Amino acid sequence: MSTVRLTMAQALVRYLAAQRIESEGQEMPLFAGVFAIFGHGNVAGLGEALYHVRDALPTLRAHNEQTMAHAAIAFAKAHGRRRMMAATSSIGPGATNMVTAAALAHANRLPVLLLPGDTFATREPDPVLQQVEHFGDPTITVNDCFRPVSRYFDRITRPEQLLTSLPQAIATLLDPEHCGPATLALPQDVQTFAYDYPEAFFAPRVHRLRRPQPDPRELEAAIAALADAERPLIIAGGGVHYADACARLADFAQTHGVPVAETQAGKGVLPDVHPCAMGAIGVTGSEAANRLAEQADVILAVGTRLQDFTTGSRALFERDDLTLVALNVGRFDSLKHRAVPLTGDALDGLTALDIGLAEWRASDGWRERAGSLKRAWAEVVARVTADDGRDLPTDAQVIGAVNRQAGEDGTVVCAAGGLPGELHKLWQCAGPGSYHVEYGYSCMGYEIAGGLGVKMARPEREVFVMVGDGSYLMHNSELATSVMLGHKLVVVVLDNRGFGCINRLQQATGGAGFNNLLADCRSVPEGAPKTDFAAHARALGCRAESVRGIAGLEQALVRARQASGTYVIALDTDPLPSTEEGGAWWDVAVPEVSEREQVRQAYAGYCEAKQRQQR
Ligand SMILES: Cc1ncc(C[n+]2csc(CCOP(=O)(O)OP(=O)(O)O)c2C)c(N)n1
Ligand SMILES: [Mg+2]
Repeated sequence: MSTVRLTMAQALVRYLAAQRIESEGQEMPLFAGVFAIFGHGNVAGLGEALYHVRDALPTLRAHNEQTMAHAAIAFAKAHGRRRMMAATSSIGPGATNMVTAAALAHANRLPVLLLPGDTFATREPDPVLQQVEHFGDPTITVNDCFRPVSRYFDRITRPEQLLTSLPQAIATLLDPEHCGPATLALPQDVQTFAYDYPEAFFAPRVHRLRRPQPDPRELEAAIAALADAERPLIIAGGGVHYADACARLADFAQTHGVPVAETQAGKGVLPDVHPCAMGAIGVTGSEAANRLAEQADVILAVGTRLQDFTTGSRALFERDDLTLVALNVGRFDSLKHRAVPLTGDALDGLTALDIGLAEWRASDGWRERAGSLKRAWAEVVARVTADDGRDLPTDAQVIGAVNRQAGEDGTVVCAAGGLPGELHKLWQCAGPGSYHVEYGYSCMGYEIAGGLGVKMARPEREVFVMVGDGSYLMHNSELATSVMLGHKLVVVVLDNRGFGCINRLQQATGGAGFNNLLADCRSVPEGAPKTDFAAHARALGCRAESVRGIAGLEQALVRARQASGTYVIALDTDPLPSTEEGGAWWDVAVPEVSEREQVRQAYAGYCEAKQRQQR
């Protein structure tokens, strides 16, 4: 057996560079690159190794470990989990900065390879800088924080462990069911230790995504459940995108006359103009989708985790007389909510259902009802997103302006605040690829970094990041990375001077306006200063301007489209309104006792709403 003597870090990057993927009929590197912030713990070992493979596996310098990992995750999501990136940090704070990103990838079932540096395996120089020292267990380091938020975790304490661990990590990243973050903690001394690795380990390897086939008996039961349906509804989740099943689902819906509602991750499966597209479902859903969900006799959930925003906290459609069929690549998800499970790939599962259901169609009355609900909802969207000339526009009006400018080739990116709910309800998708909202973890600060990852994955698209003042202030430094790398973003900052959506939630649960809007926060007597977001963005190298009202925004968006680099537009918005139409109940626990009358009233309403929740 021929071998090659390499350090553990050299072997690691060589292996990563040799992994390839077949996607869209083409073969390409599985890893597009490695985001890296060096420090002690990765600069000498992994840094030296990355230098030597920098053409095959580019290293990209970012500004914050959490957000560079967000960019890597967004890249993978925009590639439908077929391509991905790694992110490496120093030990200690660099590593723990990535824990939030790991959780985000875990919740959203998205692949990212995390390579945090770790303290010395030999422990010879202990305690080293940034080592927290666990008194009772010297095997614990801060990287153990990654365990509950990683789908695969290992600490490589000997160089030869890579031979067995790396293939498992890659398999996890590519597994449609278990997809999520893989973390390999890399003690800094072990990164530098040499070993005689078999040459064969580094042979180029072409991966193809597995498509687990549905079990024939499960399929039979699912077909039987659907064949009796007169009032069916499909709920499409992110899994439809990841299985590349959007076109198949559109055909299935059309053939069988089934209206389709979309979750946050599923939004864009159908273009909004598709006759079966009913828009968003659930707490942030359209009137059309939610009324159908209430009245459906069978719901076919495809590729969705059925989280509380989708099910209206289990009060929207989980009636005793409803049959839920769950087509999902993961048993964990297909078994939820007492569904009739159909565990398997969404594309092949839909094909099998289509064949099995033959001439079956939803009733004429149900299809007509869906059509009229769709038309009525389109009128609502047009009304609430239209400019009425006010000085402080609503989020909905800003969404309308950006949506008009985004056209066919735009992608909107968002994650937290009031915007994701409004976008889910109101954004009109041109089709798959036009909507990228991270709402599994809804992590403030994902927006700009996520936009960067989307642009890296889809350079041909114009990427529109919509971000609140709160999220912008939490994480904005990857704007500088977008400028440095030449990955253009159009960023619209909606400055409502505070955490608008949490202020609304606080009021809805009977709370006093407190510690959310800047005006309600402890501050110097003259109040919190107004942030000049445009000046801030200019300081990071962007082109930027502040505008007033929707008319000003529309003109700025035209300039932003024409610009060659990242362009930031800031405008003041109204923190109070959100779209009343559509929506469903969301379970947010209200205090059982309080001195405030408003809380007592909210609690009474809460108890009443709880009655409708299925246990
Ligand atoms: C990292 C993180 N911290 C806290 C929260 C809870 N949270 C959700 S939205 C929000 C406020 C967001 O403010 P902003 O970006 O200005 O959006 P707005 O609510 O004003 O639309 C907060 C604090 C979160 N989702 N993520
Ligand atoms: Mg805000």
